[in-house]
Amino acid sequence: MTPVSSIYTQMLDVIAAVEPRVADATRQELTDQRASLKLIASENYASLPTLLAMGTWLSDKYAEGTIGHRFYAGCRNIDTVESVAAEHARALFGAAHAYVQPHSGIDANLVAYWAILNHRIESPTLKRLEKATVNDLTEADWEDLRHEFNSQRVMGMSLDAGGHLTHGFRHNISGKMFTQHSYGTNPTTGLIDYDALRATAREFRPLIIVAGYSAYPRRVNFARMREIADEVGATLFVDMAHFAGLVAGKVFTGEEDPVPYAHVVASTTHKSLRGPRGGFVLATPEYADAVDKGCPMVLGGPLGHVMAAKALAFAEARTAEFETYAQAIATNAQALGEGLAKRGVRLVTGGTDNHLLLLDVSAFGLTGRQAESALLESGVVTNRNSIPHDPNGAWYTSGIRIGTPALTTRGFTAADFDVVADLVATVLKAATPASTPKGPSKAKYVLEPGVADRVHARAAELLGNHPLYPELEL
Ligand code: DSN
Repeated sequence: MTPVSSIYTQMLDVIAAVEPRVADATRQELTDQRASLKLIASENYASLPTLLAMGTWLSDKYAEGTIGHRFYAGCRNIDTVESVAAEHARALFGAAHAYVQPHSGIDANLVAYWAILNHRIESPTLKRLEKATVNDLTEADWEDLRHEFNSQRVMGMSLDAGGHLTHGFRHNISGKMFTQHSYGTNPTTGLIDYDALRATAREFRPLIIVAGYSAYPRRVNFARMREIADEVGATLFVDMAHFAGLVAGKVFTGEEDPVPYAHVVASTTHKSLRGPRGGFVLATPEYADAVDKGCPMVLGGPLGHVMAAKALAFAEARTAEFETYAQAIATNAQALGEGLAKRGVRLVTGGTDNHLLLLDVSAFGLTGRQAESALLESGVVTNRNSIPHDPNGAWYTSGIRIGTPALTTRGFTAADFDVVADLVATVLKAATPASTPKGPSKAKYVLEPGVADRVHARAAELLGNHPLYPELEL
């Protein structure tokens, strides 16, 4: 048995002694992940050192505050871990400042919003009350404060054009705390229309322009976004959660690299960047102090064990191997897109030039929900997603979002992705909506007999050629 296999075997035994169901589910998750074609664009497989770094006593320490300035005593080792992670993040992205505490992408975005409000809002009420304490505020003062902070404007990409919930969607806190106006994509090309975006920004005058996406299959020109932000006096905030790995791996350079252009950049660590589940924020020097107030302003105590894992993932992403990996993510996405298009699958925007693709499954008479379930039954894991102007809303949807970061980590090549395209197209063509007494169902589907088994068998062959965590004999 390899040393790392013996570490995990013993670890699972130790866990099983307390609660066997947790050990069993952990083991089963590995079996399931090994046996499925994971095409979820936002998932990946972290390295074993990164996973191992999360299972330690660094979890036991409270360390609210920032490096060298904590609300608890005895934080010297957390200071070290956080400093190392931040140092790697700065070097990796060429950023002036990095804050590695956020627990998730949403947390990172909240830190970014609060930092921008902190830095930008000249609150006359706060100024007037500078020396007062919270207890001195009258009801009228509170009302003024609410107005000064809550009437601020944000402009982000709409959810159905590919933006994220936290970019101002009405059912998210970002849509509640800001007056928001979203920008979409050109109805014909599906691409961001920078002239239209500029015209809207000139009219709406947002405090913050949010760039970035979770379901837009194209690159963004951040130089152009910054120009627009400067013209209207907005702060440019980029959410690069999805494509951080492509920035780190130098696939997105020049005007496609957000870091030189944005005032604040937020991200997750676990998507294309292939680290532990978590987030981080990069900032220019003027926003650094405000960003560092993330905890306890909007975050709970930092997770020392996860920051340790982030340090390892950032270090791994600074290698030539990671650049090769990032390039392969993009090349494979191209191959997957071409493979699907030549088999008659309509792709939103006609293709991809990042790591993800958005498939319009309405041409097959399916909703996204039906397509997602039919694919899952065949061993292909995807997620349903709205497409621009989706007639089926955000629950049923008309789209399927897929991406290449995870299978590229397993070593899938462009030729393998052509086979994956064939499997996806086969399932979509073999599925039809189930009928109900009220007409065709939007959730249930029927798959031609034998298709799921045949797709499973071909997927198993591909997966067998590219084992997941081959050094683990579990
Ligand atoms: N859940 C992430 C995604 O799948 O894109 C975003 O929050």
